Amino acid sequence: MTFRWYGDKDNVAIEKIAQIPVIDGIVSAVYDVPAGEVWPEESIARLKAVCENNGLKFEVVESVPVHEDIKMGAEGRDRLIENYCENVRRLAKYGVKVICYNFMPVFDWLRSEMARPLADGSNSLAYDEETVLSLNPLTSELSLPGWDESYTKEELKNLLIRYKEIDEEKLWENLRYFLSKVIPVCEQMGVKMAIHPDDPPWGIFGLPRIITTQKNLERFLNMIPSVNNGVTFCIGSFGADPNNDLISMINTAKGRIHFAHLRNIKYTGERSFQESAHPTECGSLDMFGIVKALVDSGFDGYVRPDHGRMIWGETGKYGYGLYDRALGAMYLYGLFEAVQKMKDNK
Ligand code: DNO
Repeated sequence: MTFRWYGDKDNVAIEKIAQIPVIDGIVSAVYDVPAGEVWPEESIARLKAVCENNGLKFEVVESVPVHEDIKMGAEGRDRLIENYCENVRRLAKYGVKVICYNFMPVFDWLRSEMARPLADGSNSLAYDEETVLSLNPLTSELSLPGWDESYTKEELKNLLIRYKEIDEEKLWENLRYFLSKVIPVCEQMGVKMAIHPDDPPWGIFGLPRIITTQKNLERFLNMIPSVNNGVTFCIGSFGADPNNDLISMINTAKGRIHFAHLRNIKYTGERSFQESAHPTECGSLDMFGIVKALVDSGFDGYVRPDHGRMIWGETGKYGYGLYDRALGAMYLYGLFEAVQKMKDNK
């Protein structure tokens, strides 16, 4: 069981994370190096030391971001891919086993509301398709913890124009090219790549998105059929599309799920949802069924509770407060312990 921590600038102190009984590892990254560049070894070593000083392992990185020129297949991508490979080598040297990344053009995860109230007085992130369709990414003030906000409006505009040339097939080809260079290095270094699904799992702002459905998941796994080419099974992302049968998708990706992001969402309409507390009864996803499918498929990767609500008056990074994620971790741990023991006793 792991917990995401955004480093020294995180409102949540690592010492507090260490007091959640079931957490044994931190998921983090080097945040002060622009996408596409090589992470200094000192930064990686420091991160590892901070974790270990708190009795926590540092074996999962989320994310090593993929430069837009790689996603677009632009000239100059080879240098950027080589930098990516160098990051894999450096992280491996410091004991990192899994790298989570995504291949979503320009924007990472997207929500239309950061703090929609829930009936109990807490609040959480929400996605409403109608609102999103009415947004102009060049003028809206939306901002999410996962976004690269180093672009100026002008750069963002140019990026969006350049992406007009990239359809889903081109994006697939650029992903294949990237992985064909990175996966051999991972195989050599004992690192597993774990692609994060697109969140939400459909195109937004006219940009292509491909890690979205069971069919596409199969295509992704077959494209480079190496165990080092795996997925981050994020149920809040795949699950946002009710047509995605999560249990069947877990079976599709058997042996290739290296990291699981487990959180619940509640459907509020067509292509619309609000994030809920982790337990099954709070949302639309069958958390027990999902954990059981993972355990039955032989999953032995890393897990983390995902976005939490803001409860008990906590403020901070949306989705990444301490309290509700801690409750989520305890609940998930309980499910895993019960399901695993039931299986072992059979
Ligand atoms: C959202 C996160 C994502 C994830 C990236 C992986 O909370 O799950 O931002 O870290 O997509 O690259």
